[in-house]
Amino acid sequence: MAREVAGLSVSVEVEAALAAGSPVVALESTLIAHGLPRPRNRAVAVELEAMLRDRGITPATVAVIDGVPTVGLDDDTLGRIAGDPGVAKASVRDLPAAAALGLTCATTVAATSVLAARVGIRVFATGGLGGVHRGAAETFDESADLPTLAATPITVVAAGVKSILDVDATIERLETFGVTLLGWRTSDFPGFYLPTTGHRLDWQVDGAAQVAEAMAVRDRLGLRSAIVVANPVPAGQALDEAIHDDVLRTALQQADELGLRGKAVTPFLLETFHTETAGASLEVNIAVVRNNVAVAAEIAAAWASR
Ligand code: PSU
Ligand code: MN
Repeated sequence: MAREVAGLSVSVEVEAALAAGSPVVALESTLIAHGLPRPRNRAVAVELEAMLRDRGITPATVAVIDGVPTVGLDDDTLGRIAGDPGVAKASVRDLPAAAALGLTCATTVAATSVLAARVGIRVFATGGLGGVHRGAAETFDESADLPTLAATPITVVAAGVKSILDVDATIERLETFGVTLLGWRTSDFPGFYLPTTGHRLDWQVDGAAQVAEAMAVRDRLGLRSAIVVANPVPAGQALDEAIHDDVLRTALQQADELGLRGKAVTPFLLETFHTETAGASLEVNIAVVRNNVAVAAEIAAAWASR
């Protein structure tokens, strides 16, 4: 059951929660369709929604279903996103094309942020943001996540940016774009599979109330940019750093040899990590997302109780 709100299909459950001012957390679907292997991806998608419901939060998984941007999936649509290998990856620019062609697509951080913010959702959990790829000085490969977050008022919980990227350059771009960066009980910028990248964060928050306060001030000042809450994976759940560095070299080299470009790069690198580490990086990836969902739940609850 769904209704049309602001040109999107919004599930009755999500619409009711938003109308009541109760907490909602958006979840993206690219990480389900293209970041995690089938059939585990579906179990994770279901688990993330259940984690939120257990905490009294309404989950809003976002995707494009038969061309329609959709906030809040049911069993059937979630099953299609997780199960159908033909599901495309949609960033913001792909939304009009997907609509015109009636395509079913998973949404990236960028597209999810735009659609969630459009219906009034304030908090979003993902794994790691997209960013500037290594070699971007030649390829210009920079995720649309960055400019989109510059212009989208949402709070995203992420374990920093994926370590497959050029982390220095990504941090510089986040600064250029005016994206507020808050370390969740840390002053080290996390590296997705690793708890730290060795980059210092300017600002550290100690809990959800401080994030909610930052959100309120952002609103009062009329800022349009996102707040990124950087939540490191706990050391005990992280990937071994030597293995990480080794696999990263292999994965980057393979991507280069295959001449991969555009939106194929990130899914290829993540999948190569999963195969080269015999699934260890997959468990870390899932732990990363779970931890971010838990933090997003706290923030959404703090925001709703203001
Ligand atoms: N976090 C994960 N796995 C993922 C992603 C994030 O744990 O697969 C996805 C997000 O959807 C993000 C995308 O927006 O990777 C970045 O892709 P690109 O570099 O092509 O913009
Ligand atoms: Mn790219």
